[in-house]
Amino acid sequence: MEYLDLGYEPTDNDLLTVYRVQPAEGKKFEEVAEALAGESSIGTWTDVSTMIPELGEKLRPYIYRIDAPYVWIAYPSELFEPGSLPQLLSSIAGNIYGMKAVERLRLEDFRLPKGMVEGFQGPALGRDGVRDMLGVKDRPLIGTIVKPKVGLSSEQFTDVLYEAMAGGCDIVKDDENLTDQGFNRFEKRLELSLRAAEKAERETGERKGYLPNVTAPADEMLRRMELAKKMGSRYVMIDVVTTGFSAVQMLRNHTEGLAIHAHRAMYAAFTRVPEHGMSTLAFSKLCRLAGVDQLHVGTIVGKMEGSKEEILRIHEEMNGAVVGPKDRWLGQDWGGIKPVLSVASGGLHPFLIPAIVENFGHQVAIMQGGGIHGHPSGTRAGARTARKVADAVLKGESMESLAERDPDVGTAYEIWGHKKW
Ligand code: RUB
Ligand code: CA
Repeated sequence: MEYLDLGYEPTDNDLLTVYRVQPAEGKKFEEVAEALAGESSIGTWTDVSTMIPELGEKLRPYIYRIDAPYVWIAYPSELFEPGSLPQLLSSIAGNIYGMKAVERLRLEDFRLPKGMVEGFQGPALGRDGVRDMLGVKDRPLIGTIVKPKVGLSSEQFTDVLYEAMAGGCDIVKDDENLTDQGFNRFEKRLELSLRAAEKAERETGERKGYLPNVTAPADEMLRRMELAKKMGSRYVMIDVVTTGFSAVQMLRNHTEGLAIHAHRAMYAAFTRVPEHGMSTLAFSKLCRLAGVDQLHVGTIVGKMEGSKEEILRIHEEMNGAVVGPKDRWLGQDWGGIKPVLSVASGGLHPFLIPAIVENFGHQVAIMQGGGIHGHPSGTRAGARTARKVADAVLKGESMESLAERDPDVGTAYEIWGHKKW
């Protein structure tokens, strides 16, 4: 055993990982852990004549803990390029998934040493900067996704956006697959939506954010971001998985005051099978390092999968300055990296807001698509309902009493009052 050293104490220079390992048939756990540690760092399947002994000594990984099915590995930070998520992933979440020695393999968590954290930009504005920008302090942000997700023209889209903002939404976003299609061109939508947002601002006296989805091949995405900047947008939105971490880091380099809203469409392709891929926690930590300002983290009570235990841990890692270790989770000292605003979305309706606030506190953006546009009296009434419910929840009023005294809420209560996923 080359890398196994259960007496090893990780140093301040080490990057730590914890993997869940299911060895292939006939393989021993320790043997697979060795292969894993080697392939993710300096090793290959056999000894090579080109290995310089001092290098092996200086850059070797340490398997410092085993508690099957989990294995903990420490890597010296010199193995990693400062500030590069692609290089980090090619090491600790790269070739290893394809090794015949593993049946299943999951990166459960990682922890960067302080020196490495500082190589990443993190959010430009972050949770608190976004709140300052919108002037919303002590309540959840309320938002919506224009629905139907694709198909509306730029004009039809903008009408829905305006109604939602006039009714009380702070932020309104494109859906993840609405970009620049023939029926709704990006540039026209951007221009009309920003104008409509300004109108809603004048009428409500509140600040509003439109989140234009700039997702595209990287060079085009940058062009769309520059357009958004030029037209005075507060935000851009990006699908972080389908565009890739390199694209997210590129966008972050050019924000100049814009906030980045991160949608995670496709994340479940590698998080969903519990024994394989990467945990949603690890994925979310990568997003904070990359520098998104707000990120979808799950809802616990909505339509998308995700355990309460993990989602609350993600919320903690998005908000914390120093997050301590807990069970199989490693925690992180985030140094100067700003917190990210958690976004709860997916199958939400107004009467799930009490559960969201109970789980997340007020430090969250609650985004409802169907739960706003599905209101029997239309989008504006749906948005009013969401705001009224959020205010009532913070004051401790019950949904039954609010539904009784408020017609907007009452109408919604009749159809969704008892809807659970
Ligand atoms: C929600 C929606 C978002 C989902 C994605 O619409 O369009 O894309 O939040 O899921 P609706 P997640 O409110 O109509 O369900 O936030 O879990 O990534
Ligand atoms: Ca969506």
